[in-house]
Amino acid sequence: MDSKVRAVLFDVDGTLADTERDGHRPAFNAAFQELGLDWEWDVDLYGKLLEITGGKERILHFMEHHVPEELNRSELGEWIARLHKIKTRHYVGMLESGGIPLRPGVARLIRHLRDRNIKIAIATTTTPENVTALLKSTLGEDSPGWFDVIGAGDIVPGKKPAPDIYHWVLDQLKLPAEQCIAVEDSENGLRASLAAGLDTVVTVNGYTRFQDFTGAKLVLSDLGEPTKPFSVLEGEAGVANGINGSGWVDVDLMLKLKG
Ligand code: XBP
Ligand code: MG
Repeated sequence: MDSKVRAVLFDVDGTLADTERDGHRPAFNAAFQELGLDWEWDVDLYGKLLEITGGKERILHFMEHHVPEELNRSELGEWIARLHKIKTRHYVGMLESGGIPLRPGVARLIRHLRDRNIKIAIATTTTPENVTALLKSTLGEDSPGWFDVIGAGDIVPGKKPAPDIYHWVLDQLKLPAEQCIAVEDSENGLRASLAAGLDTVVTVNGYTRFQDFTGAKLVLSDLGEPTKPFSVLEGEAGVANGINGSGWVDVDLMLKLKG
């Protein structure tokens, strides 16, 4: 084991799997329908709503801007929490039926890091149940136990782009940021990881491709597989370290990023 990279901290939504457009979004819509609301989040609107991380926070933001007359419900916070619980049930159901696969290179990298005795952790704003359901449905029943730390949801006061969840996970790992690497997919996520002092690899998706990734070590199409390499989209570190072609993310590449 090389002390330069002791742990890799993974974001979940958009990073481990493409969960937003065809996972969370229809789950929100199903919850709205179940409560008799005529709200419908289409693909474009949802892309804009993703600026707000966290499902409950996203619902409140939508209400403030699109249906402000609904804000005078009594016990609004509890009502949103109930609506969000319904959304989580729909989303977890989708995962349990095997509806959402991991992105290219994710399973390979997780297994590779375990083989090399490098710690793995999760740092996400999503609800904890969503994380375990995704891991179990894609990597197997015991896979949540592979992670040294799972930091998710409301355990910290500030969701991304606040660095709180990364600070919390680093505290639990008892490791300094300098010995870790974060993997993210979005500008909000990158702002959070950078503010916690983490070198960050970004793998983009349809919603995040044109966001601002200033400060990322490397911006890639995906984590890559030997049979289907990534393409490098941005990142001076990539060019400086000879990663300007294509390949797949592994420990050797992460060590190159650490310089
Ligand atoms: C992900 C999110 C999450 C999901 C929904 O952000 O913002 O809110 O969209 O999950 P990141 P919940 O990938 O930056 O962590 O509805 O469970 O909050
Ligand atoms: Mg994300």
